[in-house]
Amino acid sequence: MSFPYQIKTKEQYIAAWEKSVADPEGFWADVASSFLWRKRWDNVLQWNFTEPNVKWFSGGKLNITENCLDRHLGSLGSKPALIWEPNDPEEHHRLITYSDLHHKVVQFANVLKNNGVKKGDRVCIYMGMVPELAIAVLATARIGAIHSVIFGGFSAQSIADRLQDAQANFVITCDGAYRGNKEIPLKSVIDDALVQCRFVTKVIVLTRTHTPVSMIKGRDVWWEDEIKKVETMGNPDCPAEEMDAEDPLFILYTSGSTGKPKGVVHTCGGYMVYTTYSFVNVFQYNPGDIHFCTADIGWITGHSYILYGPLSAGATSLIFEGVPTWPDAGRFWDIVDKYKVNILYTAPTAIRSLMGYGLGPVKDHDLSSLKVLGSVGEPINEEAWHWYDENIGKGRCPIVDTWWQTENGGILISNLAGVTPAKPSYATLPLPGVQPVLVDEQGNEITGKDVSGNLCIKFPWPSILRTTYGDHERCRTNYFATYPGLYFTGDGCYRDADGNYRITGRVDDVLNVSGHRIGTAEVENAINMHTGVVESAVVGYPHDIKGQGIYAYIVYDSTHQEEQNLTRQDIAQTVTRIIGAIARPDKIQFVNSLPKTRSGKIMRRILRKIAEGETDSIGDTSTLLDPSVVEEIKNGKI
Ligand code: 7RM
Repeated sequence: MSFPYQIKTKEQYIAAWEKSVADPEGFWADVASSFLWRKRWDNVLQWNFTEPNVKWFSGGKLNITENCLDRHLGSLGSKPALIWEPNDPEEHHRLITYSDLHHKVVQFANVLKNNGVKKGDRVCIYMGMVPELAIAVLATARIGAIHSVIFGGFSAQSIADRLQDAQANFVITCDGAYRGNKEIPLKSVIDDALVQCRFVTKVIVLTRTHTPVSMIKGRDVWWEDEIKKVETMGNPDCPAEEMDAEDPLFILYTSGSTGKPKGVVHTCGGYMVYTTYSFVNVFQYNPGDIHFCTADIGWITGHSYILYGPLSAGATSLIFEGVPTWPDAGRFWDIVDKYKVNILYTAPTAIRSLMGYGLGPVKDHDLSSLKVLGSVGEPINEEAWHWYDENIGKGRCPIVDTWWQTENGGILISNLAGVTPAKPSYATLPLPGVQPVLVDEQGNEITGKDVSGNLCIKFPWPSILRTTYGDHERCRTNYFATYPGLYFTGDGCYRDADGNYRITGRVDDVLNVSGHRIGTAEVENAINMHTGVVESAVVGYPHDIKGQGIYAYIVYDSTHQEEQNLTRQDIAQTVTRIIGAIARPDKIQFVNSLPKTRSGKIMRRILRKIAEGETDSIGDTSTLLDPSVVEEIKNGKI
């Protein structure tokens, strides 16, 4: 594979960005020409942000799996597409070449057809991080069905809600999944979900853990048996279904400010073009590189940068079944060493957790294969950035801090590894095709340098969400109505004197204290500047006089043993210093840890309930990394 659109110098970056603004259609038509289309598009772009209605490459016909598999068979057939590292390092790893993967996807696509799956049907995939998860996703796409992957940590109720919303008649799962020293009974969770979802007609179950499962006659079938049936049919091909560029490719549920998750819809053509383009440019992928993205395929990062982006580029993508701290905190470094990983893409939460174990787990591993390090999912604090840079990259690997969202499909703001400069804690500059703007609360654009505002994007890029499944109005109100004519990200952002963007966090949880609007993230950033503060989360609670008061949960770690009340006053003083007295926390509770999802996001909803004293209606805590922290915080409530 060669990538005529790969940017190699800062000057080329500037030229590409400028061309993408002056002539977006010409720019993206050039990029899209490097892909395999059955029929070229009629229009590069049609759009308005009012309905919204965005179409890229419409009339173009393709199948994304032909781009990820078939087109590589000639030149890369015997090259590994996937490396699979099992949870247990004693178990054998697997190398799956492009021809193997093509064969397995075709086979499983035929299994899906035999089980009645048709183009446009929704297929829910609830599996651990095994190669068959990748195969299931690609096979679904091959026949034009719409996949909706649900992260293996979600509860039965969450699954039922999603199945219901997507009206999915098909489920693909495993008997169980291994994660560290835990075994998760996936099929049993599915069974609980399906009690509420009688419309599910088929469940295909892969054997992984040999956990006992109940198999319902007529509904549940074993993956392995179904494959055997296809094999006895000879070796049939499964020609890829011809899709319009604007046909849906997948639905991925993501949390909004309300409790009900939104089904973000991505389509085939634009998503393919943008994930591949951003993969090749941000990570400066070169043929032969081994790419290790530590995200779960159940999140957008896994969709775009374990599967579609790397495979479409013909890369070798590593899938890791386990967790970073099992059997010990050197697991990532062991994997990097074992497979000579060149690109490592992980989350600040993982970096900070591993930092806590010191350098012992790092030192006996050879990390010299690493060329590029990436960060995603949340702002990366400077301390973690430097630790990553010094101890993992050994000061010689560019770090890309990649800002983007489920709704974006691919990375929108990031430096390009070794091509444009990094700046610790800054995502830095927009990718070509991306036009960020900062706006004030009234929606007025804030121009110039050294300014802060709400981050919006004023022009569509190819992998922007098209709708929220089954509820287009929700898509409009959530993303396009706050600031008419703009896509609103929900993030606050600072632009420095050089035009670099620094994402400061979500602004959806805005507080109104004595009539002043205060962003929770703003207060947190200030608290975090106080020495000894590890991290914090701020929420509002009803206050008799001010309307809302500010409640801060603080993880505080200092060898300096002050009296707690004194420390509270000191922290409040720091906030007063950084933002002003209006942002002074009314209550500070010291906690051992914050309730976080497995992807490292703080669940403010739960903290708000506790702060409000509504501990009876905390709701679902099943997506938390450690649900027990909730009890602890409840007990320590101020
Ligand atoms: C890819 C992903 C999206 C939200 C987004 C931000 C935050 C993501 C960064 C970041 C600062 C980053 N999709 N976020 N990346 N904040 N710097 N590099 O995470 O839909 O799950 O989350 O995550 O708040 O709005 S997501």
